Amino acid sequence: MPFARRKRSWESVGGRPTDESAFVERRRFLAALGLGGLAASVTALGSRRWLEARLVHDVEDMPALDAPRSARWSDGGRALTPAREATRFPNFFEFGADKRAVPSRARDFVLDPWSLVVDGLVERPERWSLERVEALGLEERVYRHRCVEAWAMTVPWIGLPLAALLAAAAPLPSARYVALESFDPEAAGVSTPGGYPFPYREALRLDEAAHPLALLAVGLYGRRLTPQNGAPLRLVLPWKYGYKSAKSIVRLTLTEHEPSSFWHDVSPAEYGWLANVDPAVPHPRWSQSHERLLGSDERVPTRPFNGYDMGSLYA
Ligand SMILES: Nc1nc2c(c(=O)[nH]1)N[C@H]1C(S)=C(S)[C@@H](COP(=O)(O)O)O[C@H]1N2
Ligand SMILES: [Mo]
Repeated sequence: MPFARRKRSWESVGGRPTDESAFVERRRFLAALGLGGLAASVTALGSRRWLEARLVHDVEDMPALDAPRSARWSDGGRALTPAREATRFPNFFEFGADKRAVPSRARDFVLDPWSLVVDGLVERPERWSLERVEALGLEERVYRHRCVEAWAMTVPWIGLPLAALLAAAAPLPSARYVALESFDPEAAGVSTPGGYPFPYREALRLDEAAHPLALLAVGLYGRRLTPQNGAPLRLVLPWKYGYKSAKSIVRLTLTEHEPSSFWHDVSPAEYGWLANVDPAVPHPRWSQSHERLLGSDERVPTRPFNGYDMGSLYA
């Protein structure tokens, strides 16, 4: 569908447009130099600032991806988080517990070939290519994100409703849950922190998964997802704590019984299975009443369901 390319408010942030071939070329060049995992020693050389930009992919390093703005969710109700902030401190435990180190550790991570297996209690179990998933129809939506660690951001995602993929798969009447699985780090050669039940898994009730807010994202800030933000495809569930939004998903399985959830399995008293944002229920180690906006010193009150109207979903 053709549409006019509008200049977006966040396009001034970081502004160095590169096209896809430049992106690929730069990766080859850096791979040839063997710079993939050298962030630490580079710091020791004292040229950190110069090299940092080359050791991390920010959105402007990614191929452009354009999609029409959603009529319904084009405004997150807050100032957009600068793109650089949204890409530099990602939780992505497969690449370690230190958020600041994740972007450089994930820099050369590409799931290629990638496919999404949709199976379990569906009429049409299938292996989907990214192209076919995207053909279901991409749009841009600005969502607020609330991490359980009490920080928040507002991000323009590009993606499609999870409901569209579910409809194509046609859940059987016995299906009650959707289980989502991230890539297998061991098979991908990623060495993870010990003692965690990887691959990362998340799960939703089928009615939650079919809610129009539930998004499968392939891009952010007008670009393809950076590796650290969950390329090539991730979940975005703005009314839930961020840990429900599994990254780099490779499998979606419809089930009858409640599937496991990574952080809930690790520590059920600290991380609920439903994980709806709720300022009234503190985490055992901190209050959830307020949140810090990434890229600013501002602290704002947290709202139930992160301020989204979930109607009768939890009535
Ligand atoms: N596979 C995987 N997905 C994940 C995580 C993770 O560690 N592994 N962390 C979650 C948490 S806690 C948050 S806050 C968000 C962060 O996503 P971001 O890249 O948009 O900041 O990803 C979520 N999805
Ligand atoms: Mo999080």
